Amino acid sequence: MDQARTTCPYCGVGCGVLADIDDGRMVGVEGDATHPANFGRLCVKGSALHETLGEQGRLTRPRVDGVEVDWSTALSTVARRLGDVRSDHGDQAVAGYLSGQLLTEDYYVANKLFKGFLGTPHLDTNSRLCMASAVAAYKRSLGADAVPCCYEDLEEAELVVLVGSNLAWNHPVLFQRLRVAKTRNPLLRVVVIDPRVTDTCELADLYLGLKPGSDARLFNGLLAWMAERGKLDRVYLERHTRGLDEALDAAREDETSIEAIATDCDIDPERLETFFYWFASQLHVVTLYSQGINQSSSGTDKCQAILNCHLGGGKIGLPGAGPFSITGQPNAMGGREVGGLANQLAAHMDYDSPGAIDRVTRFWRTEHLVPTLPEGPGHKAVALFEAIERGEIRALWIMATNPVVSLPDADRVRAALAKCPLVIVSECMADTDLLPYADIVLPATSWSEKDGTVTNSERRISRQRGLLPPPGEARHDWWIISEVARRLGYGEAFAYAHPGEIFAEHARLSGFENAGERVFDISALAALDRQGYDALAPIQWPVTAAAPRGTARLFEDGRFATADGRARLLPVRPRGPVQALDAAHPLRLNTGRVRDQWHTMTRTARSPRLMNHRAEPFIEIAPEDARALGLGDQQLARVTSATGEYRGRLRLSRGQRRGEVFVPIHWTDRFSARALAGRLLAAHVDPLSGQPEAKHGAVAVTPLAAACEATLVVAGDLAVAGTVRESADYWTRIPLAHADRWQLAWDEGEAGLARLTESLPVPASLWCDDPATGRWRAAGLEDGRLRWWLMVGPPAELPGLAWLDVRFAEAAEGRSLASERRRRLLAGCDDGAADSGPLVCSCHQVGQAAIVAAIRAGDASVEALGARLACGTQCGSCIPELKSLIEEEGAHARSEQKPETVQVA
Ligand SMILES: Nc1nc2c(c(=O)[nH]1)N[C@H]1C(S)=C(S)[C@@H](COP(=O)(O)OP(=O)(O)OC[C@H]3O[C@@H](n4cnc5c(=O)[nH]c(N)nc54)[C@H](O)[C@@H]3O)O[C@H]1N2
Ligand SMILES: Nc1nc2c(c(=O)[nH]1)N[C@H]1C(S)=C(S)[C@@H](COP(=O)(O)OP(=O)(O)OC[C@H]3O[C@@H](n4cnc5c(=O)[nH]c(N)nc54)[C@H](O)[C@@H]3O)O[C@H]1N2
Ligand code: SF4
Ligand SMILES: [Mo]
Repeated sequence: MDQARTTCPYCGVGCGVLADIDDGRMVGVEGDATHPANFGRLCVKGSALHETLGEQGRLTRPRVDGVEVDWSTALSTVARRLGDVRSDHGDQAVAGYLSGQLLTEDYYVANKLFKGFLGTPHLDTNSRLCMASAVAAYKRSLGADAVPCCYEDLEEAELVVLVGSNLAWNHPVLFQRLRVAKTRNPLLRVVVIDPRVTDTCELADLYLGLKPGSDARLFNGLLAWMAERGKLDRVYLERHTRGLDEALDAAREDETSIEAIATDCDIDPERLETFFYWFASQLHVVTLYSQGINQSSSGTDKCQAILNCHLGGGKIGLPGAGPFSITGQPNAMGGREVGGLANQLAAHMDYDSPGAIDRVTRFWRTEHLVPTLPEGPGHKAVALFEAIERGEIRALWIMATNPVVSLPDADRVRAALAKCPLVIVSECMADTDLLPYADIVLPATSWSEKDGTVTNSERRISRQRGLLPPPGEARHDWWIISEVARRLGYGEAFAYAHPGEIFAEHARLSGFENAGERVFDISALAALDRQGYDALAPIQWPVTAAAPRGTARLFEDGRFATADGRARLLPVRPRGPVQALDAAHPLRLNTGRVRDQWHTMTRTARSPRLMNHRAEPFIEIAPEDARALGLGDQQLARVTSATGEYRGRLRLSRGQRRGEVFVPIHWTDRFSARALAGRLLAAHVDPLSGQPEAKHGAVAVTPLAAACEATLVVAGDLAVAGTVRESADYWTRIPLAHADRWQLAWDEGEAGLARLTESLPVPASLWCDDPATGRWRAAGLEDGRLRWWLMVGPPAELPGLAWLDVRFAEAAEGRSLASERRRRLLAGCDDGAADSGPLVCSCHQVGQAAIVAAIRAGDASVEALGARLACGTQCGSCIPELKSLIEEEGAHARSEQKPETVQVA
């Protein structure tokens, strides 16, 4: 067995991974103890990586108009059709839409082809939906898209402010580092600012559950408060910044008393003042912000309001201090570096950077092309799809993203794509919501096959390595793009034999005529040979002759990347969400992520243990709001907005503010009927960054009529799947290892059930009726082997189904069901094993029921639970949940000891 170093392909933490390779397969992964992002840790998604690989479900052959073709035909067709669109409708009728999940080398080549050679500026990326606002604010204020901080700053800080970030679920390894830092330094305080109480609050010394969208008001208030209390760093401001007076004037346009700010943000004034006091009195403050700030129609200003406070207090460019925008995707940063956003040109040069167009033209040697580089920025993502809708853009090449899911107003995006004469999709997986819209499908290699670099949130470049052979005819993205370029006549500029050559060119461009004015400079890596590239150790840019070992922190000397070297404070005038609430849509919609899934689930749904933490699409709502709507926990409901509908199961949550609902972004039409968050949001964008407002929709919640609910487990049966998709009013598919579990509901129960049972592969062999409850269970056997299992009744009754998966595994091996097992099959449990309930610890597969039982038996700490059940002892992602279970049980026990409590209706 060999062990190889690579980097996790999920979140922007960018953890180093040691992969165990045996006989051409990856059999296990562990954290790389030498990697400076994670020092050996992995979260639950990272540690399940090897379970998501394999040829099954992959795209393995190119397709043109639905017909499988060889690569040569596919590439020539792409080139010919792109050429046709350009000659008939002009270069600007061609566009590309990329992703922060491409490697830097893929990204560089795509950007070079579109902007340099196809002459179209319309090349944007899904990073537009992710950190475009943070980028715009850094550039406006610091003069460059340069994240000043590094991960160590979280450990060296005295105060860490997490704003609009659910770090515990979305950057779990950083959350763990923060947990350890807090143990080592008991003075380190953590503040969480989020309308929702999330697992991240586990580490919070102070929680501000503010009104959605009111962050700019909060930070403006903080700036004014600091000024009034003499807490600004006048010397720093004088020497290194401009714009304080204008920023303060704007902040003072609203009333600056604690009470007024607290009222506008809907938080407790005492808590607010505590936060202001903590922030103002500490120098070593890191404010880490993410989508609760960026995904807003005023996201750039919200970032700026945070930057203003850091500049105002001189809390930047120091160990343990700075405004830290954390990136989401593994290579969001790499995309920004190569210039993948439509307003960028290349290597941190924009169209309007002095001399940039000429410089890049000379570097790429495109002088002879007519026209050569575009003259100005192209359409940003939302506008790009609107241009497709209008028929202006007639050819679109999409790589490594699912815009029909992730863009707001998803049905409108679908309609635009359906109209677009040429849609090319490069993708690894065979079944995504996007592929039905593609005229040409190009099978790409995936993580573990691809070879190149990614840059994480702290500017650290790491190698992802090609360790396994690609399935079928899947090819690397850079190769596909270069081959198309060659067929368009640009072969000389795209004659790459290895990603290392692309990286070297990218590194050269970063240093090309760069006399220190572009912070992104990795010219010291331009001379890496193949061996050096292969062995490249993680390193933080800038990497220059002056700083050959990289740079941990930026702006330490107080010189910023603006023309005069001074950072800008800028006036911020807080604006609320664009989408107003009204009688038809009275609830504020919030959307976001869950712990064990990655975006549209194309990869994470392949690991059954990642499917069980949150198995179904859900709707989180405050218990009081649910009661007012006549809805109960676990009931099915509908969320409706002006643009669409979402169906899911209610979770009553005390962490949810009244008047607000939260839905996850992961479920697509592949996995559920109408559970796509993107359908609920209108496409309102920030005027500067173009980032859509994905956190502040307007919706209503109503019950979903479900006269009958059922759970079906069946091994990959297409007829059943078809019937379910057509006839059930609610369905969701939960892949197990050896079968699919379907949760189903029909408004007209009898008819729906009848259609389902007709489509089952074999008739029922076992049957068990419970007239008292109206529930029944049945199973179908063929030659004694289990084919399907059905339970009709509300799923609150549903046991954990791991044991049932084992029976399907046996059936797949041709083993028939022992007779004593048949009875237990319908009893809904196996071998007398207790039902494990919903999964809490994914690593060790420990369910809630077992944990609650252990707590009742006296395990009153995370450590005790870990010792008994092993839960929480591997990746640690479930520790916040374990703690809240311990707390809940404690509260429960205490309330039971108080018989005098009287329930008042
Ligand atoms: N498990 C998992 N991890 C991931 C991902 C994943 O899909 N799954 N995706 C990765 C990607 S690409 C990204 S961009 C990151 C995103 O990471 P995060 O930004 O942490 O993710 P979200 O869950 O989208 O939103 C964060 C929080 O913003 C809060 N919020 C909503 N409105 C407001 C507001 O008005 N003000 C404030 N202060 N907060 C608000 C939400 O309640 C939510 O808890 O995660 C990365 N990590
Ligand atoms: N409502 C709402 N919408 C949101 C958000 C939100 O919080 N709320 N968050 C937004 C954010 S921050 C983000 S980042 C986006 C993410 O949204 P998307 O980018 O649309 O989601 P993914 O599922 O990550 O899509 C990546 C696709 O690329 C494929 N893929 C993986 N690796 C490769 C590769 O190497 N090559 C190729 N060619 N394909 C590959 C995967 O199989 C998958 O289909 O969603 C955005 N949309
Ligand atoms: S925190 Fe988890 S998902 Fe993010 S890079 Fe590390 S292992 Fe991967
Ligand atoms: Mo993202």
